[in-house]
Amino acid sequence: MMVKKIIANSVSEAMELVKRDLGEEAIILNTRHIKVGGLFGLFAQKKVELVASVDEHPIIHEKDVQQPAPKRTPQLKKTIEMPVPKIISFSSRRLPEELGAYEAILSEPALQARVEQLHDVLLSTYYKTDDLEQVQQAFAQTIEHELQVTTVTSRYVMLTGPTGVGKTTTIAKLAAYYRLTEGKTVGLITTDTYRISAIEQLQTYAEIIDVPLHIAYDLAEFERAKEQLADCDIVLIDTAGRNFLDAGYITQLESRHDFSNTDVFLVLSLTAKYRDLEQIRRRFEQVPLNGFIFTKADETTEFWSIYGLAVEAKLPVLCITTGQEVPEDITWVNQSDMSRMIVERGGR
Ligand SMILES: Nc1nc2c(ncn2[C@@H]2O[C@H](COP(=O)(O)OP(=O)(O)OP(=O)(O)O)[C@@H](O)[C@H]2O)c(=O)[nH]1
Ligand SMILES: [Mg+2]
Repeated sequence: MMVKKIIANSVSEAMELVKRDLGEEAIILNTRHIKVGGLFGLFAQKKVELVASVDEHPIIHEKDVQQPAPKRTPQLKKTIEMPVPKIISFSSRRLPEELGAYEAILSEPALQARVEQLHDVLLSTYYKTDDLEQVQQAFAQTIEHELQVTTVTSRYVMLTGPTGVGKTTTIAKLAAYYRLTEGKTVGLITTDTYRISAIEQLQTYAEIIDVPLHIAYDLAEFERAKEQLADCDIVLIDTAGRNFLDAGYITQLESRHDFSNTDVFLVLSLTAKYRDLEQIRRRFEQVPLNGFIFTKADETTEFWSIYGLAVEAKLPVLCITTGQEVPEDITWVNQSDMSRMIVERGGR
């Protein structure tokens, strides 16, 4: 491995020099803000010192076998060979000591799709401003850029998602919100008829909130229920997640229900691991999803998954739920609140 130290006026200039001298495969081992020249501490120039390395014996991929080996430029030969510092692991992304807290953050699974961009934002803001608050702000803004929020625009609102995430509880919160806060006429339909207790649970909420509930044991009953709720401004539909993993059920449902007049939300619990959430999202991809509802925010301190899923699925968030209490434990978020919440809680 060859290591080279570069001093430049800015990170971007230093990066360019690294690319020119060591090539695209170079790895940044360390960066630091230094002062050069000056007299008695005055008039010194602010510079960036960057230590980069490149593997002298890169792995040769099959597709590269026919290619002649690249010639080293005379400049590269002049490079001073230095022992590699022990703390550096080959794949790690180094940040200045003051940004040490971000190194753990950048290893979050939910950030991997954008890790290079986030790393660059941290470094360039730090060297431009020297101010950790501004670094955090720039980081939050980059996160915010990927987040979207949405509102319900269709007459039908269908909640789907895995077992136990809080679909029914959230339906009750939404019913209360649309009826009591927005003054709309609300109807409920449940197609989750696998468990008696699930029906009873929604029945209890429907009685308290004073909205009609129809139980649909099959698609014919589902159509009848919709007819009976034809006067409602908004019809909230509770489902059994398992139905939506069955392609046959979705095809049947699509033949008897107009999804162009329906907002479908995937309900996911923030207590689950990011990789599991991403896998669940992929399993629900065959459903025409309009966005996410995230639940159980009160039971976790880390919200990186919201960002990771926004990047992967490019879907907006309707709301986030924050407890078991109906109707109060629901939060309507905007992008900047959400990004602040993700960055501040995740940085703890
Ligand atoms: N802490 C916390 N618990 C919640 C939240 N939302 C729902 N729950 C709880 O999660 C449990 C499951 O909620 P349900 O609404 O029955 O979940 P579901 O997705 O309808 O479950 P199934 O119908 O069995 O698939 C209940 O104990 C709820 O009180 C939340 O935001 N925070
Ligand atoms: Mg339920």
